[in-house]
Amino acid sequence: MANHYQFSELFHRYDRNPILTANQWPYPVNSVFNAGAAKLDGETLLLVRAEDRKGFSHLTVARSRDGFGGWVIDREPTFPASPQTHPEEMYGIEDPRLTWLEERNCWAITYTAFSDAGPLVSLAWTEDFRTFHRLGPVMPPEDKDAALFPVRFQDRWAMLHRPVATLATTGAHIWISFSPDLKHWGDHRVLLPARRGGWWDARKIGLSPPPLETPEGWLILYHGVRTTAAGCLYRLGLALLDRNDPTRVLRRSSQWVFGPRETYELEGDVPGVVFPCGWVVEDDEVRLYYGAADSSIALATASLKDLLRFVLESPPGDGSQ
Ligand code: M1P
Repeated sequence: MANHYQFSELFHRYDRNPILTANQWPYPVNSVFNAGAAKLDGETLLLVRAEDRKGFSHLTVARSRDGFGGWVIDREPTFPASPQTHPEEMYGIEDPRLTWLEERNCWAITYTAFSDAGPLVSLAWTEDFRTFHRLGPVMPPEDKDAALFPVRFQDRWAMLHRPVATLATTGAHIWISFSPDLKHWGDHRVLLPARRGGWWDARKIGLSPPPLETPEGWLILYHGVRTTAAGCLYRLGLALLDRNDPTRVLRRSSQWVFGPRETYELEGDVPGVVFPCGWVVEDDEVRLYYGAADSSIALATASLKDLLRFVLESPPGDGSQ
């Protein structure tokens, strides 16, 4: 008999999780997590955040034919921090999100550069994930969890990101900003506010993977951070933006749709964290690559149709009412 007290889960964990750990790395690292994802030349490519034993991170490519196993990992850091040429990267680079820009025929990489003044958003581009070109910082500290939309809106590029100015008083929200050239950004506004009070996503939220274009609008997966007596809990919720005007939030889920549950998510450098930076879609299957407990990379799949059905049944608006 069906148990009506159980939630029906949208995301299903791969039974061989975690898919990538520090033990598999071709050179010594403390942990691997929070990877951007792309489909490239018929393969799934992850741009993995790897943390060394100084506590600094760099990015390394892992490739797989089927996106599940058989990962081939670059023998050395693919995209290391470059503090000599880019001082804002002095404490490393973290949490990449990848967006294919058809118009420019390249992948845009938004990532956190850990500067002496705090974490900020930097942008780089690549055609092949072997050679990288930095555009440099595009948002001052503190700001992170950024990703580009793959297309322009009325001639302007758009980026989602998460500045932190007044966490103690008003919270940390997801913002949207616009640019004519990817370098100069403005017209900043709050898009998705952190909720208040007792909500699972009160006070601090951030974008997870880049926005996903669907016939219904831009599908957004974001993390909400709850501070508990035992530490922080990172869980994921869904939202939907208007396809032509991404400043319009059509829907936002009330409940989280994925959260830490398995041992590899509950034990590690930062317990209680699921943190996706990338997803790829194969037919109706969404493959979500997420950092687990800031220690390994895991995979969960969902039906795109189910995600859309769920978000379309969610309350209208940005959740602030
Ligand atoms: O430790 C959990 C995560 O904490 C930060 O995320 P955010 O600032 O969005 O809360 C980041 O350092 C992230 O890398 C880390 O996984």
